[in-house]
Amino acid sequence: MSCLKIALVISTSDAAFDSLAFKGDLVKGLQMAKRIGYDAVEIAVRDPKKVDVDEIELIAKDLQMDVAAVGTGQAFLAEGLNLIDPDENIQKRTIERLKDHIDFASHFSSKVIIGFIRGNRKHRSVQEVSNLFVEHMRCLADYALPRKVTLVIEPLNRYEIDFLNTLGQTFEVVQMIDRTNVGILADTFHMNIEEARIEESLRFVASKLFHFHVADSNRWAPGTGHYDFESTFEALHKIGYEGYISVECLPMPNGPQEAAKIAYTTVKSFLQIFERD
Ligand SMILES: [Mn+2]
Repeated sequence: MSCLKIALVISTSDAAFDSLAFKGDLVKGLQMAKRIGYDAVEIAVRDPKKVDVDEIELIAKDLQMDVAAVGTGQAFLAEGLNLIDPDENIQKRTIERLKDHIDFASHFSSKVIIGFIRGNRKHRSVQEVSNLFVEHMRCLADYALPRKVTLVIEPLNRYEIDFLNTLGQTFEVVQMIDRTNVGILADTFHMNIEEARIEESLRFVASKLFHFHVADSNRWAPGTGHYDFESTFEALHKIGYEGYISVECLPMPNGPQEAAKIAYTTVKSFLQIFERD
């Protein structure tokens, strides 16, 4: 394992609705991540047209921080946008919004996360929604390719969504999409709930594993629960994973700064075990 880079998901609060507050949160988050030692950040953007990407680019450059990935879930949670909605009009609006996210991400050659934004199955067959999802994802992947943007689909646990809960299900859909710039984002919190054998699942999707989220079993900072990070990082090492390790946890314990510090120290210490050989 060459030196893997560590990223921090920085929260910009609901304030993504208000570009001024968004910017304030973003600057504070970037500075905090930098101070602790992180190489990059991940940011959630509800509507890229409402934020000044050139300014964000300047701020990140100034701090020498990469933007590893762009989150899109707020567009689902706040506006209901999703790719498989029974209403075709919503599907179209979601594609347009995700193209904006891709344009935004192109400034940083970063990844765009397809999590909540894919939508819920809502009693339709897996095959029906898969076909719809595959069609829209191909269109987005072809738009993203010349812009050097990669799309990563994140399996989420059953209590949050009813379509694509496991790495295996997601791998199957990624194979159907069949585009070089579409892969998988695995998250330890979700895997801990959904995967029968985490290391085996990681090996199974190795060729398409492009991004990685870490939180402990309680979704707090890595190091504060009982998730077996050593075993997972060993599996990542063995499959030759070269993407980011991105910390996405609740601001626990003791607030965002303390959580970010504990997470960084924990991740770094596990990575060092495998970077030695
Ligand atoms: Mn995640």
